[in-house]
Amino acid sequence: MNMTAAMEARTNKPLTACTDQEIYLALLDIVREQSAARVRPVTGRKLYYISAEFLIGKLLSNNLINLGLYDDTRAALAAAGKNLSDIEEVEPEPSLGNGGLGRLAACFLDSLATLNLPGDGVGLRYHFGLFHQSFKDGVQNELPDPWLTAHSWAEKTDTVYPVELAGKTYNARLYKLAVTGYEGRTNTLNLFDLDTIDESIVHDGITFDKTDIDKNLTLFLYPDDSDEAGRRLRVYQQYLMVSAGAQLILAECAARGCDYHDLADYAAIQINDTHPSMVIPELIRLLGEKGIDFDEAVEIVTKTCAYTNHTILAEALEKWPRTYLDAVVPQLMPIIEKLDTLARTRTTDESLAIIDGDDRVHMAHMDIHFTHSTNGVAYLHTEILKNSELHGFYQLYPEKFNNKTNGITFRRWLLECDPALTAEIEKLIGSGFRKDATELEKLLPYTENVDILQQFSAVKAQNKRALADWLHRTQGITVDPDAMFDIQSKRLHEYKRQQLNLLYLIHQYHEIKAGHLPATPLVSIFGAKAAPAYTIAKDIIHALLTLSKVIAADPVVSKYLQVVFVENYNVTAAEKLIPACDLSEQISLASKEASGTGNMKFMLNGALTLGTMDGANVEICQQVGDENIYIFGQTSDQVIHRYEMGDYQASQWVEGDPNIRRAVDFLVGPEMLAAGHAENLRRLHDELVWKDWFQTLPDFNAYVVRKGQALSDYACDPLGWRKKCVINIAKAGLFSSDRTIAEYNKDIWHLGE
Ligand code: NBG
Repeated sequence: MNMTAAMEARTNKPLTACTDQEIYLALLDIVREQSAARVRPVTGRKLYYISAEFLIGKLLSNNLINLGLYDDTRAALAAAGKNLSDIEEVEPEPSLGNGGLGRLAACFLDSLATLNLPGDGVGLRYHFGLFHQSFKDGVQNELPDPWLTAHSWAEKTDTVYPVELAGKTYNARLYKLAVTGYEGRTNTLNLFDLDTIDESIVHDGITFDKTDIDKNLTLFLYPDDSDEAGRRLRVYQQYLMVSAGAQLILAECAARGCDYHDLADYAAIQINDTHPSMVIPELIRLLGEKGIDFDEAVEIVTKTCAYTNHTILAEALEKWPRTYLDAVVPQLMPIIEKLDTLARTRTTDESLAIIDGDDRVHMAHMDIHFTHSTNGVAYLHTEILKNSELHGFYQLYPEKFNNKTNGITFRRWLLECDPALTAEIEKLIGSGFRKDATELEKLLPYTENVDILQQFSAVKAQNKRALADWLHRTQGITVDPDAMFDIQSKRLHEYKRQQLNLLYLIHQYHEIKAGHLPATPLVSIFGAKAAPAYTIAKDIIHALLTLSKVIAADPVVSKYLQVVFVENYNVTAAEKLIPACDLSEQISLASKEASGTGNMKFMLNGALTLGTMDGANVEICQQVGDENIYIFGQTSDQVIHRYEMGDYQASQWVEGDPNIRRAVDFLVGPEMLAAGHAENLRRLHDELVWKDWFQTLPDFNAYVVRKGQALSDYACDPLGWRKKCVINIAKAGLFSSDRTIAEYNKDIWHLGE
């Protein structure tokens, strides 16, 4: 396509005379038109992936790549003296997700469309997303994250479904967002919203009246649930999503000839964590309205639905008090009770019941009993589900359990975010890896070639300079691109152990002051949002920001160490950080990170992993071999054992180890107190000394040693380091979401065309 002509046909003036905004709108229009041309009729089974989050990121460049228009567009713009990256800045990033679970959903949509499989997303159209993070006085500040402009990718439709919440009917309006695969078909992300939402009720940051459902229902993702009104609001949201979603599914299937008895031949529904679990009783209810009796409806729904578990932490195994469900979705409670009774006929094990003795409804239990598949998201995670967390269920339904190791789409996480690396790879092995990621292994023979390794080093250096420029431009932070870039970017959570990295940095501060200089200067970069009500997570952010100030003020230490906390970490920031990373921090407490997907992105972009044997790190280690990854710390068996013994005492580790003591005490020492807030620092200090629920201290020394090794390898043997990086890139093929989706399809969905 002649992109200049196509754009100018829309702007009605030469590109040279257009603003970035005008060009953006022209491209939006072209992409829409081209995407629409790739919609295909559906035959056979179609997937509906229901998820509270879709962290899709900006769409312009990704869509241009997938439509094959990217290079032509760049060239056309360049000829007019314009830059595609400036146009990208006009686009607001959709605020529809939070972390790995939501980004996974987005990668899956890309792969489904790329593999030409019919698969749509179903979710909510949040107006303000999770929140927009800024730092004020060393503290996380939360504001709405508006992204819905007059020209949004999600298009309003005339389709409206009635949804009954607490006895009152609300109208869920459908918005459709086109998802086009790489040289593939166009599927849809279906997002529901209410016309009555009132953005003006939000004040003082992200505060709003939680009871005013008409006005607030889709304002935020994961609204604060520290009080009852907030928890109920989450149930309201979930029901809006699944009821409207179920009506859409039934309507689409009926339009294709389904008589509801054969629903499972037309639809596969994937329940992404427990947020959409109510789709089970809701479908049974709706099928009842179509004249299908309870027993048959249960059978149909079980055949149609499958469940993915994304964590063993309690937060995702939602249990709603029956009183909430009675109040919010009274129409579902009789069905949930019948399901509970039916489940009890299959097992006498009370712990597997849906409604427990305290009248709480276990959403995950309902999922496992009444879907045909339960999967974990990495080998280790699935084993832990089978052998401990969900062991009783595994004994009851061994055939339902399966593993689907997560993946990432290489279109966004290589082609789009790292064009220089992509070009380097293509020069060597051609472009087959774009559709078959395992072809990256063809890079392996080049890992002995010094010239080529140097080329890869040059790409990394270029990306580091680009990140340095971006940090300077957007956050006013200056970093030295010649230092080693060490990055930990992910949700802020104690199990992910940003606090372990914090203690390491304090340790290094002391070591440098004592004249023990590191092998290389280090820039330690963090990106993370803490849930607004998660106090300790916010204290960890505060401690890192405070430490950053303390180090920057020290003329000696600051030559070797810098701590950077990137504001408002999101997909856009990730796309800048990941290509520039040397060392990828994946340091969760073994057994706690279900998979991780950032670990895969960093590896693919030529960073080495410093990590525990947790989640998909285990499989990364298997792929690259011990010598190409830095593993440390307790194993998951050791961790689980320690929890079982119940005798872990953090204070003993503090008392027994002078380095740990020095690092922990520094949190409340004079330097930190002078630069930060005593309340936050003391609380974090006490948490580490008296609780340390995620066993940071037992892994501290191993972490310090292993990280020291990485620093010295990087500094002393740059070619050896680069070779390891290229091996990591070459071995990343397994972690393509195309592979993951092909496995889901083969084992669970069996989709048509
Ligand atoms: C997250 C896990 C990650 C995993 C993603 C995607 C939730 C509840 N879970 O380890 O913590 O990679 O899901 O599966 O967000």
